Amino acid sequence: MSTRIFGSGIRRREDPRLITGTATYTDDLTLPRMVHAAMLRSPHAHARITSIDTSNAAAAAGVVAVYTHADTVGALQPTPCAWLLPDSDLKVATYHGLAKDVVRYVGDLVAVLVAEDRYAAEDALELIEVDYEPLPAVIDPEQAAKDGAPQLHDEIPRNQAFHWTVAGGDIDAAFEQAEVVVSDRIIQQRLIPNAMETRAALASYTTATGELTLWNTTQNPHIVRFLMSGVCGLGEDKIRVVAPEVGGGFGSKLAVYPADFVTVFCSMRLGRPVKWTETRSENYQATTHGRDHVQQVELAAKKDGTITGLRCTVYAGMGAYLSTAAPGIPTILHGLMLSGPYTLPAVKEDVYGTYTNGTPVDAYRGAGRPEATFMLERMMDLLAAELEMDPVDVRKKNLIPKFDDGHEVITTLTYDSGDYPAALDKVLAHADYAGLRATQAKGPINGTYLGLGLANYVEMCGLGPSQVAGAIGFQGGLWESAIVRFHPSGKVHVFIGASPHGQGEETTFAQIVSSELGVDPNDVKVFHGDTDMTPMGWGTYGSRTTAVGGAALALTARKIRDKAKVIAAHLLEAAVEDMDYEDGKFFVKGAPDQHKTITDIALMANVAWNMPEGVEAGLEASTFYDPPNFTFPFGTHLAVVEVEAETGVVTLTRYIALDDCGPQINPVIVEGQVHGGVVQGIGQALWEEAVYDEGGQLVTGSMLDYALPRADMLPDIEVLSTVTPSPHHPIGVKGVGEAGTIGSTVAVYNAVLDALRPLGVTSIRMPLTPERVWQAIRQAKG
Ligand code: MCN
Repeated sequence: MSTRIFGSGIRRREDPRLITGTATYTDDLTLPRMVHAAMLRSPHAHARITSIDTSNAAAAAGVVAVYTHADTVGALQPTPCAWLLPDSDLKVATYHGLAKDVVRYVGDLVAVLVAEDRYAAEDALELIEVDYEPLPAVIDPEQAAKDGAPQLHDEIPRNQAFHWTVAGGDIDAAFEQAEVVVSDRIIQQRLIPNAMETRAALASYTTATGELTLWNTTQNPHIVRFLMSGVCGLGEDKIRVVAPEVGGGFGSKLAVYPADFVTVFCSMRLGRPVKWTETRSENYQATTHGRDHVQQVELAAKKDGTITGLRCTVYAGMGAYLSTAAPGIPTILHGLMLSGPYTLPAVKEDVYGTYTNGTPVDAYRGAGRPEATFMLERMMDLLAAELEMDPVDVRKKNLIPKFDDGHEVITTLTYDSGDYPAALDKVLAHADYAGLRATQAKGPINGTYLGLGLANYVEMCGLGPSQVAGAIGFQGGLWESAIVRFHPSGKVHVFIGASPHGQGEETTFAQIVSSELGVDPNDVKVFHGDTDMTPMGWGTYGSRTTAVGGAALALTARKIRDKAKVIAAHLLEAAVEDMDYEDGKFFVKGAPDQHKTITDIALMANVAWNMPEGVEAGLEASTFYDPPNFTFPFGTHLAVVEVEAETGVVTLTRYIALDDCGPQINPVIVEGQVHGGVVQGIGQALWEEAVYDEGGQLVTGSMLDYALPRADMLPDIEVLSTVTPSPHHPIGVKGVGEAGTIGSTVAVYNAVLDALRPLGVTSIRMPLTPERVWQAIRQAKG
């Protein structure tokens, strides 16, 4: 394979249209006869609907229709949950498109109104009269599990959606024989994903043909089509789902949503195109949130720092209903990662998924893995403090040594490859860790304390294989597909089943084809996000697009190369075995001057004037690739902070991120992905939280109240890497889309707590706002 294009930081071809405002998002689309939907959402966290009167609204100027639950009976099936976790006593509450009788979170859909324009729709929405009888609400996932807590669903006692466990080794013996035990109670607060584009749907149903086209802000149009067919009762063959430009998702556009189904329902009823675009307030209330764990964690170890066991109980808030992938996140994606990059002889985790009166929770960048890494890495620092060891030494004592073809951990996963000690050492050397510790040892300067926070992580991504998906209850496959098509002039079209929405695969996938076949990357166009145009695929999430879809593409390009070699041999009157290939040129071994380029062959294959006997015309191939295992990227992050004891203000002065995602197709894109991921992780540590009041009202209901990170709050992120190829991936790559998020929250948290160690502070609830830090210092002082 050529290394010229692979590994080169060429500019993202997506960017010109994105930064010049010429990209087309769902809300930009307009169709003839199009009408607009607005959604009436519950203002209560929990209430019984005693009556709904839509008559005034229906009579208002410009209003075309108003629908409530009763109208949808028989036409709209409940919103499905697609991760049916086995061995967990999973109880899926019915999630109606429009609420029936009871609303269970602020933002729950109550009615939809369709009008000739958006303004008329929003105005008339206020004329729908709903009488509610408020009910007690519960937001905290642990409280929700207690006897006497408000009950969300009659048929689901103690609000328990599931109870899942992971166990390995003799955990009781580990704790009975422990020389030292450290523990903590950690709150992984709820987060709001905040994609730049809110969600939107434009549904166009043609009554005469029974066909539906849905433009949708989704990370997985094929999954939407599949589930839409069940919910709306249309054949999959009659549905086309298009994800036009999608302005980020960060996991939140993985789920399928009631509002999308309801928009389709309206279009089917009216026989007209219906557009719905979420407002930012709706987005905060009704697009899925992330995290929301209460974690009780204990670590057993020997006095020399060797870990002997990890035991934890987690209450994971699910919100009012189980969103599409929600049950798998605090379990499979979290519990199975508890060994991290360490040798852990015993582990036991109980995860209780509980229904609460919050917005449904689902994937949010990292999805389960940051929460697992946090527990482990926090315990590492607490253990180091207890044993008066340096946090680096405790980690080194337990790190799995370098391996390059499989390593099984106690949670039953087999990591593909890793060199965790090398990652740690590189970060320590780059940062001058010893120097920083020496500075710290001199003590605070003017009441400002220096703190260093480390996080080693390994994550599972490249979600697949499908056999595993079946075993863990994921109601879909996890393979990916690609088609490569050469046109007569040598230009190439690539069609992929995955659906990037900001990650840059239009660029990197062209680089893969270019590297494999020697064509100019500018001659390769990558199509995605349209179920009528692209082959089936399971979507972009879990940092799987390159690990799975990229593999499908590389293998497809190799099929093309094999066919091209046969044609070249025929044209050069040589035997196929005598042919060689390099950088897009096919030649007889030893005679590189006499060659055929891939462009020559594309022309011949397409005109087919002189083809070898038995070889079909055309130069096109496809692959459905089901990986043999996940890929396991890893890394080490180090945060350096200064904490002002008088005010509690935390300043992040340095951030070093080393992420190993195998060979990098495009280092500039990788760096961008790491930057984005790191900032999301830092946001959780320091600023972000979805806050509900006791009655279940979302207090942080707008961007004014929800503290998103801004560039001026951040230092330059120092991005490093090591390169450890995945042994089972055709081009060795692992995912990187979430990598930055996995370790960054706990790295920053550890740094702040490291700074506060001399003051006796050992635990603070995130986010580490000045007020919380200041309070913790005061309390520690007594
Ligand atoms: N890449 C590379 N070399 C590698 C690995 C990856 O050059 N060794 C490139 C890829 O080809 C791709 C990018 O890095 O251009 C990210 O690829 P990958 O790790 O395959 O991740 P996905 O494309 O599957 O993206 C999903 C991931 C997730 S799960 C979240 S959440 C997230 C993220 O990507 N959401 C994002 N990054 C995001 N970036 C943007 N702009 N917007 C989002 O919503």
